[in-house]
Amino acid sequence: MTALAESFLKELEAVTSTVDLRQLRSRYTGKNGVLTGELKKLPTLTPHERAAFGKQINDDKVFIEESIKEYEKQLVSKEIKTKLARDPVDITLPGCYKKPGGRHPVTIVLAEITDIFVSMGFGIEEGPEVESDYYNFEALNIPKNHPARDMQDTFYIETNCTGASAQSGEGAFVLRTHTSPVQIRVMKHSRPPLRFIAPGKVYRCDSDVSHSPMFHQVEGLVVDKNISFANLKGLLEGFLKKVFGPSVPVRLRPSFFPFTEPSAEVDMGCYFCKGNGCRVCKGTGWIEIMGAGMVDPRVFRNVGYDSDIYSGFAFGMGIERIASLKYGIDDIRLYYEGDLRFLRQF
Ligand code: 2NL
Repeated sequence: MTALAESFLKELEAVTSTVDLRQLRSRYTGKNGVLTGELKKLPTLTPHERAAFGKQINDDKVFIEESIKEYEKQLVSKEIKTKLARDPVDITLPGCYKKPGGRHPVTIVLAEITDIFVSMGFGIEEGPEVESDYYNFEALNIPKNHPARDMQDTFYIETNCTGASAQSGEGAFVLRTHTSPVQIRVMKHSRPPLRFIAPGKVYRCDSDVSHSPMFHQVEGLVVDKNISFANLKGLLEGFLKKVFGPSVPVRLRPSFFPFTEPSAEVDMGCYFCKGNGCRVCKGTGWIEIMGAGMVDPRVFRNVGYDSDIYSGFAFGMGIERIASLKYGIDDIRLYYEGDLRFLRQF
């Protein structure tokens, strides 16, 4: 071992911290360090001596650098250990980043719909998801033999201790098939004028690409003196233009619901093909978006309103359906699978 390497080792033994080690390194390998000083002696030597001396300096340099690297590892791990003993929180570890959650597309679209109606002076009402046969069907003028009450369409709830359910009649309970019972409840305990929407979960015994056993609905109700079908049309046109843009065409088509008379199906111009006809609108240029109508006098009678004094309109829409049209989603089941690849897109 050269004298230079020996004196380096002696100094290295005295080093106890990474700070001191860094100073030692620059003293030996730095620009004005010991090794550079040795190199400056080269021109004073004969060519023959030069080769041997140069090699020796280089060997010393490699030896010094390797020793420092090795000792540095030991010092760093020693210093981390001392630091951890003093302060058990190791701030040098990588953090455990939690990806922020996002809102579900149904929540986003419901919030948008709610905002629009609230801006037009509507209140928001909610009610139970388990309803009596009376509120879900009877009060809405849906007769006992109506197909909507069918076991195939409605989830009946077992209500007595024998385990048998009282189906399709007095005392039967169901998972609500629409949010209309909320409107019946509100009308029964208050007087016109009324103007509110009823958003929430509804249930139907149905499951395929376009039907889910649970989905979300927003229904709306306006009751006052002199409420007309023109008021209904104007409101829904204004609403759809806010959701789908000011140039979307809207049309009403005659339809039937037991709880409205007259009743209408509301269509909007297909905005995939701009009305030219495509797969989405089945070639018609129009997409059915909601149902609506003037509240049937029999419904008013059931809640104790005089239909000679008051009139009103109601409407209902599926939130998943609106979200699917907005975002181009072709399978309703995607909403409930919790697949993050789907959910992260909104
Ligand atoms: C649809 C159709 C509709 C109503 C819901 C309603 C509620 C009361 C009285 C009268 Cl309390 N009508 N609701 C009226 C017409 C249509 O929904 O296709 N929904 C998805």
